Amino acid sequence: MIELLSLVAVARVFEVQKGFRSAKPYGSGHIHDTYCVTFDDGDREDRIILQCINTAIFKNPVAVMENIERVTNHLRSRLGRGADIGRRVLQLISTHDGAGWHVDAEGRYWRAYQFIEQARTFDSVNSPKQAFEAAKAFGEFQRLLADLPPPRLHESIPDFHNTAKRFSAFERAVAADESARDEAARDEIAFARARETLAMVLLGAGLPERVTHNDTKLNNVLLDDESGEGLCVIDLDTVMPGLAAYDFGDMVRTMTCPEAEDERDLSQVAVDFELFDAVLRGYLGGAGSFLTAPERGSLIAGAKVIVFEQGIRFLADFLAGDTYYKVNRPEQNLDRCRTQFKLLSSIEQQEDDMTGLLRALA
Ligand code: ADP
Ligand code: GN1
Ligand code: MG
Repeated sequence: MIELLSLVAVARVFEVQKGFRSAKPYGSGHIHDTYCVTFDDGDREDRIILQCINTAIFKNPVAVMENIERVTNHLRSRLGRGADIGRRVLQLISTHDGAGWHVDAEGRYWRAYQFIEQARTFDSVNSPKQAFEAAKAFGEFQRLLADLPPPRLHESIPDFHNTAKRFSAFERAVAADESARDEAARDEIAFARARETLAMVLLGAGLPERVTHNDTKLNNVLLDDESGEGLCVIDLDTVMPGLAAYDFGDMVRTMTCPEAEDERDLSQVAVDFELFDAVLRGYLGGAGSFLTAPERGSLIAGAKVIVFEQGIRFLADFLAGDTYYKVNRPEQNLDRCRTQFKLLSSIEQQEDDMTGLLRALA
C-alpha cells in the first residue's frame, strides 16, 4: 500500500484539478493497486482512477500502455461522436509533460483514467439481464476491434491463454511443492490431471486470431446505473491477439453463477442455464456477424478450457505459496480453484444442452 502523500504527489503529475480531497483504494481486482482520487476546486468535484501497474506480472508496462492507447483511440474512432462517448471508452489522462503514463522515483509505473460516473462494476452476477448486458458489451468490444489496423498488438503477457503451458506450469508447481501444500490439494491435482487433454482443445483447432480482451470477467465492464446497460469495457492490460472463445469462456466463468469466485460452500456453485442463455445471446448479439462458423462452434469448448485453465492457475499459485494473485487468507487460492472445478463439472453435465442452444442461436 502506498502512503497518502506519495499518492497525492503522483496524482499531481497528471493533468488533474487543484484542491485534493481524498484518495482511497478502489475495486477488487487481483492484480494492480487501484485508487480513486477526488479533487475539488470549489466549483466542481472530479474523480480519477489512479493505478500502479503490477510490473511483476506485466513485465513490459510500456507495451501495455502502447496497446491501451491504440485500442482506446480505435474504439473512440469507431464509436464516432455518438452519445456518451466520454463514458463508453476509457480515457487516459496525460501527465503535464504530455506522456500517457508516469514512472516514479522508485521505478513504479502509474496511469490515470477519467473516472466514469453513474456506472459500476459487479463482483458477482445478480440477474440474466445483467449477464446479457455485460456479455453484449464484450461482444461489441471484439467487433469494434476486429478491424484494428496493423501492426499486431504487443503480447502484454506472452502465452497468457496457452493452456498447455499453463498445464506444464501447474505440473512444475506440483513437483516443486514449494509450500508443502500438495497433500491439501490432492483431489484437485487429480481432477486437473484427469482433464489434461482439455489443454490442447483450442490450441490445435486452427481458429482465427482476433483482438481479444482476455480478462472478460464481470467486474471488468462498467454497467450504467440508470439503464443497466453495458457501458464501458475496462481493465485493458491483456487486450492482445487471442481467440474469440477465450473471451466467451471467461464470461461463462464469471457471469453464469452468482456465487463468489472464492466461495467455500460449493453446494450452490454451478452454471445456471438461464444465465448461460443470457451470456450466449448477449455475446452473439454484441459480436454480430464477424465471427466465423468454426469460431461460433468453438464457444462451448472455450468455456470448458478457460474454466479449466483458471482452475489450474489458482491451483498452481496455491501450491507455489500465493505469489501471483492477491490473497487475504491462506486457502483462498485453493478455494478459488475448487469453485472453478465445480463449474467445470457443471458445464460437463450440461454440455449437450449448451451445444443445442448454441446451434439454435448461431
Ligand atoms: P485490476 O486489473 O486490478 O482488476 P481494474 O482496471 O479492473 O484493475 O480496476 C479495478 C476496479 O476499479 C474495477 O473493477 C472498477 O470497479 C474500477 N474502475 C477501473 N477503472 C475505472 C474508471 N475509469 N471509472 C470508474 N471505475 C473504474
Ligand atoms: C486477474 O486483474 P483481474 O483481477 O481482472 C487475472 C485474470 C484472471 C482473474 C481471476 C493479468 O484478473 O487472468 O482470470 O484475475 N489477470 C491477470 O479472477 O493475470
Ligand atoms: Mg479488473
